[in-house]
Amino acid sequence: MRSTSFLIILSVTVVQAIAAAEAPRPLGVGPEFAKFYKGLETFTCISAPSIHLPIARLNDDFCDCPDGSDEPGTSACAHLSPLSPAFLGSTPADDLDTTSALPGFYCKNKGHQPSYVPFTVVNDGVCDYESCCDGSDEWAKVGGVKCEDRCKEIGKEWKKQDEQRQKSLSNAAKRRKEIVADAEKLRKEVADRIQSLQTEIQGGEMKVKALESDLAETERRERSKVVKSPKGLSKMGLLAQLAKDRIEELRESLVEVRRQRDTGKARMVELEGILSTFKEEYNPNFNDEGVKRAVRSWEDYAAREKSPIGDDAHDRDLDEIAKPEGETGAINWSEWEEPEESDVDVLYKFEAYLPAPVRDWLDQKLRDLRVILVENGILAATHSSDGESKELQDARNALKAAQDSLNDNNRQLTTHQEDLEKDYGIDDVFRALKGQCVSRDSGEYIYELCWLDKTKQKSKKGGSQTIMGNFVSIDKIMVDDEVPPDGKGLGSGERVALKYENGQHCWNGPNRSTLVVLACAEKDEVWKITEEEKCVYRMEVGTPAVCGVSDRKEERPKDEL
Ligand code: MAN
Repeated sequence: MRSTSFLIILSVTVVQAIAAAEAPRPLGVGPEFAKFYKGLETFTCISAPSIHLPIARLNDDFCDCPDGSDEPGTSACAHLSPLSPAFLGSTPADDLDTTSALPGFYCKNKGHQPSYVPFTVVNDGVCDYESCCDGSDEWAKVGGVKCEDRCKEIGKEWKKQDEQRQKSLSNAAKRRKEIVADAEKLRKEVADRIQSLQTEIQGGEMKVKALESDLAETERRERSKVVKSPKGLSKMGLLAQLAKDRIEELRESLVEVRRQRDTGKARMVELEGILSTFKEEYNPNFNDEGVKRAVRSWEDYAAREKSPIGDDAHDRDLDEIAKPEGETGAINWSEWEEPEESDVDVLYKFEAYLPAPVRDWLDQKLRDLRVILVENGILAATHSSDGESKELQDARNALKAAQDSLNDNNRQLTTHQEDLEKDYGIDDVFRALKGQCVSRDSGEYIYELCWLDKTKQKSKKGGSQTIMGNFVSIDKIMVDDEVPPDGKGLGSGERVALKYENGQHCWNGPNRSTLVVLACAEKDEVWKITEEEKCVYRMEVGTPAVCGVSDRKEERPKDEL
């Protein structure tokens, strides 16, 4: 519907006035679109070049062009969706029936920043100073509304704030540089460690090889030894050992029997004394038959020849026999128990007369022969009953220690190599922050974010910490938020986001998880925590780590290796 002739006249007047001052841009046209409005007599719709209009139809408050390009200074085409800022100055490829060729009404805002305001606010009777500080969007003074130009003061205030913002941004950028430098240092340390580990591993592998052949050689030598009896005793030594044990047993029995004999002997002397006294002192006049018989028996016993029980000479002999080992006269068993000289020892004695090279050659040949004989079951393998020799045990232990150290180095190498491959964000920046934590008191809880590690929650009423997620990956998400005056907000656009998942299980719910969305700030600070669904959290966090990165592509630092 056409509007009143008043508006047409007014708009033409305004167009002419503006054209006179700043030819040839009609009202509401931004510099990017000036090229489309240069014709002096006709205007061609920007997205529909077949439609030509007389100049008078520009800003006549009637939407003639399907893309609204004939009404840059009125709200006549406000029903069309505005052009995305991405297409500024070019012809939009979108649906021409519904999309405007223009991003909005252009406010010059002299003394401040020029801006586009939506066509819907043009001449709506409200001063939109926030976006159009010069009040040019209310040129028709609808309902008597007059919006004075406030750009000077608003611009001044904005400049002040902008200076603060720029200062803060430059501080943040400086801080980021430091963090990146730290990250580089850490990366270099890992790369250096990888190099030294590789060298250590090379050495370790050689050592293991050498120790393996040492062990094989020791085992071979072990196999080539002669069969020996326990403790390395010869047959004679073994016999001496048995004889010694047996004699010791007999000696101990002899000592015991002698003790018992001496006790019996003492008792017999005592009894004979009693009977002798009895015979001397009994009264024969009593005619006691029993007593008389006993006296006769005693006399018969006393008249019999006495066999000597242990005379002194015999006792001396027994003393000599019963002497324990080590005393004079006892057998010196150690003489007989000495290990027998082995055939190899004998061989060595013989070899001592040979020149060294011949001796070595002969020695090796004999050993080889012995091993062949052992391996073919012709000679018995040598395994002492005491287990392995110390030499063999040492060789085995040395090999094991070298293998353990090599395995440990290989494990460390894999860990470090994987670490270098891990995504630590643009410029590896989070490598320097990993493990550092930042917390915030919010509502009932103290929340904590530990970079690339965990997110946690602890009730202020006490109790233990709850893990709200374990770090999984670095991502990007789009956000569209207003930045509060203190600047602590995400704003709009692409933001770095850290995903933390698989935290503690939520009763009647999922395992806890947190999405940490980051925006540039001078220092690390958790701005806001929300529990979007039960046990699904979102943290908004400021950090210098992401300053100036939203428009940068992921670049991996070059591998130093
Ligand atoms: C705890 C906290 C809350 C969560 C409930 C779910 O109280 O982890 O954030 O909503 O558990 O039971």
